[in-house]
Amino acid sequence: MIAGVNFNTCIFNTSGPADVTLQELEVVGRSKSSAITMKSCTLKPREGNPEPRYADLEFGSINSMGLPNLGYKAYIKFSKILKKKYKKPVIASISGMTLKDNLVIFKAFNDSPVDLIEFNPGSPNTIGKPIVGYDVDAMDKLLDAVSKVCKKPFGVKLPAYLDLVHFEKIANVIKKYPVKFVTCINSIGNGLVIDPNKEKPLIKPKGGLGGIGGRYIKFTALANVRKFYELFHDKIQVIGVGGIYSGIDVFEFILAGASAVQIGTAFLQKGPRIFDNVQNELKKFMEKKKYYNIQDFRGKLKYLN
Ligand code: RRO
Repeated sequence: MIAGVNFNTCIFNTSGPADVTLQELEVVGRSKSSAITMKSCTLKPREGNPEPRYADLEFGSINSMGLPNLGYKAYIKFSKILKKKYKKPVIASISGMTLKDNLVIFKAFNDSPVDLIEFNPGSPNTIGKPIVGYDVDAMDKLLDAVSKVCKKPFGVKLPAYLDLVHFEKIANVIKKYPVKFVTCINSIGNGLVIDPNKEKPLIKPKGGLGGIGGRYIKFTALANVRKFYELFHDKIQVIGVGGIYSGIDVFEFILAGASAVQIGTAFLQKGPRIFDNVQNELKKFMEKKKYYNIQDFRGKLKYLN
């Protein structure tokens, strides 16, 4: 259960480059992903940043997609189709460029069949815009405004925090509002991957800077899940994302306190079978450990004495 909505398993897709079109979303619908998360949307359709803007790396990915999406109206339409066709929760991701845009989009989704809304103020790739999730006052204003108009259960996708003080500050803001879950973490912003032979970056936007995903970020993701799990005392659920390729990765996220997990880079790299594979591996590992339900071990990370 996430925010009172039933999920068949605790594993589903993250909002990202493979969930932009209806065709891509139907791939998620037909897969074992327990929900269909749609690409973050804006008021108007966006082409995104110039290509190349995504690259697979040895242990993950770098992207600077720049929010390419079909505009929120398309995702309202898709949610109706997906909801009818696939018996699983549909999640809208909202990433408006201004407070006003966000309010228009949130209001519009009130009348759609989406089950949950994930607010994404953490994209690292909008040229000329800072990562809003790092600005505590801006987050306060946005969450205040959004809370007043949103009638669906909603959560916030957060950027990675690296300093303990920042976890507390952002948690204190989030606690003021009816936020049902946080999703930790977005890609880690502004990494630079260099091709030493060409002496050039791998991607074009922002002089090569982009969000890092995959195995490189798993440990930061786990720490973010753990800190928010502790700070929210389980009153606000935590969804983990970042570097999940196996069932054991999922196990670690749940042990740290996650109620569910999302898969991004590994879905892009391995295709929709990743959801079955990871689910089966998790089941096997739980059986070995004699756990029958994720509640048996969720959040129960032990400490070294
Ligand atoms: O589209 C993107 O460039 C993007 C977004 Br909105 C996001 O939230 N995270 C990311 O890594 N890329």
